[in-house]
Amino acid sequence: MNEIEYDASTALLVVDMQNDFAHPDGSLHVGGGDDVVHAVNREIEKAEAADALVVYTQDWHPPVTPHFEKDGGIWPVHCVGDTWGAEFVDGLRVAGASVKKGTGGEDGYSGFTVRHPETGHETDTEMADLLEARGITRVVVVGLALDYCVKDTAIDAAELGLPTTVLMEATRPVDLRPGDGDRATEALRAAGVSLA
Ligand code: VGL
Repeated sequence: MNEIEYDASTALLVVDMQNDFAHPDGSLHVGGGDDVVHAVNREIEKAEAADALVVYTQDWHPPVTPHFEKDGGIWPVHCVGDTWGAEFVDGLRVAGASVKKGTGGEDGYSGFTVRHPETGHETDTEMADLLEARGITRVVVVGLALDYCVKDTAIDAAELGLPTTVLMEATRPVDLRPGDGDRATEALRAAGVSLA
């Protein structure tokens, strides 16, 4: 067990716990991502019991986007909206709203902002408004993948001035390049995010 405690002004952000990342048959399967489901579910149960806010994110790409390698990007096709790969992974406890990101063909690494891969233009998602409407003052981030969406979501939360913690037992790196996970933990620390 970890030491994280939840209350009504805490938000648990459950990042991209989708088949393509978390299921062994997923197109961008993160090693150990399926193990993360149990750790994430435990946090969701703790959050629910404490009346904390639980918000999910889902990568939700169109079939053609410069985010994908076949269209000029770096990733295999993954999390195409309304396909199996974009659905929440089997067994995930779902107890709140989901913010879908990348729907307009952007890179959707952070739950707070999406970024056009060619122009670099950033657009806010509804996440910050959701947290503000509930008076959230503290954020816990879990899910996939540590070195992309978890990292960018946690750093954006910290930049909004919210004390932010990433729970390491409930995340894994995709490690596209060896060492990406380690670099992500350094970047999180440098941004003032706590690692638990
Ligand atoms: C992610 C790679 C590509 C993530 C999303 O959810 O961390 N990783 N797209």
